[in-house]
Amino acid sequence: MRPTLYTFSGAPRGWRVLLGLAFKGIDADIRILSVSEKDHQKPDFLAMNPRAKVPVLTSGDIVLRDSIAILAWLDKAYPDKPLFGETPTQAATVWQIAMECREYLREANRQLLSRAFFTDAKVPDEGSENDRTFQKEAAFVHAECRYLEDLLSDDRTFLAGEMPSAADALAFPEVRLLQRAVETRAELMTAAGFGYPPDLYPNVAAWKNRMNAMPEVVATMPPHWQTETPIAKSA
Ligand SMILES: N[C@@H](CCC(=O)N[C@@H](CS)C(=O)NCC(=O)O)C(=O)O
Repeated sequence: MRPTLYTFSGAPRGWRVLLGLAFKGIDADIRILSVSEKDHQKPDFLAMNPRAKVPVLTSGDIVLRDSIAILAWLDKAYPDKPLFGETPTQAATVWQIAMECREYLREANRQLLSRAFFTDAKVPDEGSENDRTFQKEAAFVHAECRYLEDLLSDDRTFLAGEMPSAADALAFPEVRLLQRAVETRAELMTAAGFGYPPDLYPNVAAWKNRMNAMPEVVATMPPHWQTETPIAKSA
């Protein structure tokens, strides 16, 4: 049964599932819901997820409403190209990185990227309360980038080894969204220490470029990015 995925364009948790599907080569119907039309708050969607959140994945009678549960289900339902490793050590490595990305990188990005994408993205006045909060947000994201940088320092191809895994599915949307913020909110991101050249973290940049070069990954890019022109040039 071909699965159906409901998500928003650019939603990081939905993007995790798009990447899981892509890594495993699974064909799915992708339904992009409209945030502005509040599609996720309409009765049909609430019947699948009363929490009104994406992603939701359906397959036959199965309705799944959590990005990581969906990745775990995909791995059992489609065992080829495992997302969570094959050996106990690989599984633990993938889960640990994935959970750390979910817990820390997502939270760090949520704060900084909300400011970048959902406010006027003005650089706060130096020394203001808002500036202090902003500097803390930026430091949190830098700490998580350093964590990824260290992980990748032994020249591994993907975050948990030589094959793309759930760890890459969780981390890539976050790093790619940071790149997008640098491209479209250059002044704010420069003030956050992420200005040009954005590749402060060379191992992360090389991994991101390897991912960006995979056609199946390119196919997961948020559709609305094609119609929105970045203000700054892409690195
Ligand atoms: N635990 C859920 C969280 C899902 C979640 O927070 N999704 C966000 C998009 S990334 C959402 O639907 N937000 C809509 C809203 O809060 O109104 C998962 O990982 O799937």
